Amino acid sequence: MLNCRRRASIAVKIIGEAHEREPEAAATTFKLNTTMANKNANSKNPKEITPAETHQTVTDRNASLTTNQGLVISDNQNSLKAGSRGPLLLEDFVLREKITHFDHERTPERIVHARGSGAHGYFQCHESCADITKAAFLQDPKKKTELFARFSTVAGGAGSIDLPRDVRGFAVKFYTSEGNYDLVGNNIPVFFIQDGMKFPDLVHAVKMEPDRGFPQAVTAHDTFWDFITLTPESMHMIMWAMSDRAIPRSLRMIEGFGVHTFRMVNAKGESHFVKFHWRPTIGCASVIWDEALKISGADPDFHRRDLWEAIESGNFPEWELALQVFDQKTADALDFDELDPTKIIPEEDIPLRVIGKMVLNRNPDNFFAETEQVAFCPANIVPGIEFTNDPLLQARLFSYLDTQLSRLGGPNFHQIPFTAPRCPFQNTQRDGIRQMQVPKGRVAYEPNSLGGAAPRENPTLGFTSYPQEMTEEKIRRRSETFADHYSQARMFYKSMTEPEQRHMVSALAFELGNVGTVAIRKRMLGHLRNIDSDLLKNVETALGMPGQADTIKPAVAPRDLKPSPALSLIQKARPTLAGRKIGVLIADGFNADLLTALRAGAKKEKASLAVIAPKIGGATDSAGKLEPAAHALSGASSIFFDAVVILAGEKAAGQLAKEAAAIGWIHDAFSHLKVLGYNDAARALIARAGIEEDEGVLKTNDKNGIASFIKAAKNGRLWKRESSLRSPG
Ligand code: HDE
Repeated sequence: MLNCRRRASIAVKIIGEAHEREPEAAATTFKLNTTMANKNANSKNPKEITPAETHQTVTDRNASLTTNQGLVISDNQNSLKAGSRGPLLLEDFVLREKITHFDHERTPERIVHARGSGAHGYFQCHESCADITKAAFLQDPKKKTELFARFSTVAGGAGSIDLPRDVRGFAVKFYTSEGNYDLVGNNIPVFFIQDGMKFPDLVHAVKMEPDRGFPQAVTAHDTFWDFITLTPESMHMIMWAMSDRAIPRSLRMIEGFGVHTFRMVNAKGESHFVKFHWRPTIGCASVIWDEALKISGADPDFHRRDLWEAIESGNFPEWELALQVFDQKTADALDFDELDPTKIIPEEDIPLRVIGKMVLNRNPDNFFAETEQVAFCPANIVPGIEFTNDPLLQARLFSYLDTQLSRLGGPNFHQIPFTAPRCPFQNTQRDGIRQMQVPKGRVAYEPNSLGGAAPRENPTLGFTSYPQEMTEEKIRRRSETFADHYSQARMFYKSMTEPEQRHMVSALAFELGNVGTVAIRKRMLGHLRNIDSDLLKNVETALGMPGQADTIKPAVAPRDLKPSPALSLIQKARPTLAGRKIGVLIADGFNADLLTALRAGAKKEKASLAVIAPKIGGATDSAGKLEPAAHALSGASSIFFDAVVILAGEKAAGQLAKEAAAIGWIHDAFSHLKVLGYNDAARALIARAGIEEDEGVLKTNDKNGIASFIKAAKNGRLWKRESSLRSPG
């Protein structure tokens, strides 16, 4: 393979007429000749097309295109034929090799979490964690550990949208000096089921219905809700999935959780339980459901693009890693089982200990080779971090390696770059499909006396499991300590602010509204009755199904737990514009000083700013100077921005007031509760969009106006606007 430096130094010549012209003219000639080639191909008496007329060619062997056998290719445009209009010859090994590779250039996508976006980065701890773990990468605050993170949706296929209502996967592979440590979590701290035995059922229920092959990436259909309503343990998770957490504004603004309780062991052999939390340093944010629907159409790659662009522009996403640490005694005193993955421990009860930071600072060079081929596995642990007996976690320990054997084609997939450890690895495993290494020597067994320096076991450094005592009977049974399915679901709902509760009601009404089987809707209403009577009433009203809830007898009567304000995204939000995007719609005659002031304001707050104009060519300011646009109005609806401003001259504003796209742009921003600034000349436009001015609609006629806009925009959405705009349902 050519390395980049060498490739850069190679001048590709366009020969024929083209090389005698200026670069632009050369490109035109190239196109003209291509057209000619097509015409000639159809004509009865074709003019012979020689490579020189159309092709980019080189004379240097090192810069030459070759087959996979290293043979230099002379013509990459035409297959070998019996005459220029004749049939193809089977002996064309160049064509066959190229097409054969192409035919096999997909590997099976992940059965769940197929759609993902990844990035490289590093982890650094703030302090030594030696008191709780001997994991080498958690000892020294000076040490940076390289990592790869992959975020994903769960239900949709690899080509599906970024913004369905769904859980987000949050998987991190730490390339530590002791081997790979994979923290394979989600952005929701609980899960639908308590036992891995139910995972295939859950996934089959949420995926496209098998007879019809739809809906894609959507929970709003009968089979999902059929399974859920027959699985009461999913109720807590359902509350989270119906909350704003399931429609994040950006992957840079999601929390991550290890979900299960894990075990940490220090050098003295002392054990603690831990729960893992990732916290984005720029805070969490979500979109509004109507926005999610529109974004899914306007930019299915919304999250992937956002992550990529942030990293490309040097706005590196960051998360703090925090732990809830507790001992066996505390675990025994909890009012639920620490092994139950449908439960959380409120932060108010066991506070988070922030131990370090992850920074994502490099995009992949190749999506397939890195993001697609990387393989995570919860069983990849290092000394000092261990599993517990959570039955869901235990099943995962088997599943990931197993699925990867077929997804990545056999037992040597651990050699794939970015899945392979960065520390040395060696053993007596040999051969197998896709072996990429050449292990040396005659010894592939152990013990041996012929191997000399062959690798041996190491009782000092080697991994040993925490010697937890086990004296249980062999049995298929769910522990009674897992039986309370409603108390934490209620706690979650009660911990939400009023707008968040309203969104949950709307989400449930939307989802159940798309369920055709009435009996399933009634069953879900029955569960809601066990969760919260107000929630039931509001969803019943939104569905137009009052009094139709089934009676569902809970295994354990739900209790009222203390609400946990830390669960609410709105309560936790701090004023900031960091990492957010301001959209400025300019039109001819706009005041350039105001745009400059906005740019400075955005920069100071670490926000980005995008200029949108009616046409992609840009707009002229009041002095007649052309301001280029990043987007045309038709390609950058206000759904892509966190706050918006309109700056327009009188005449252009009048014209825009007749444009549905401009009116829609403003109307959407308003109805999505965004802070909106406008200059006086744009008033007619604002009026046409039917906007009732409130504290989130601000005049940006001068620098003070811009400053007020920035201040208001830092508070995010204006939640109090919402109740006057839409009722749940
Ligand atoms: Fe997974 N999960 N999962 N899962 N999971 C996979 O592994 C599985 C669960 C999670 O970016 C698969 O390589 C079982 C919980 C993430 O590549 C598969 C059970 C949590 C990713 C699999 C669970 C997760 C996966 C599919 C129940 C949050 C994507 C492809 C016992 C803590 C990782 C693959 C990436 C992927 C199995 C439940 C997170 C099939 C059997 C709980 C983030 O092996």
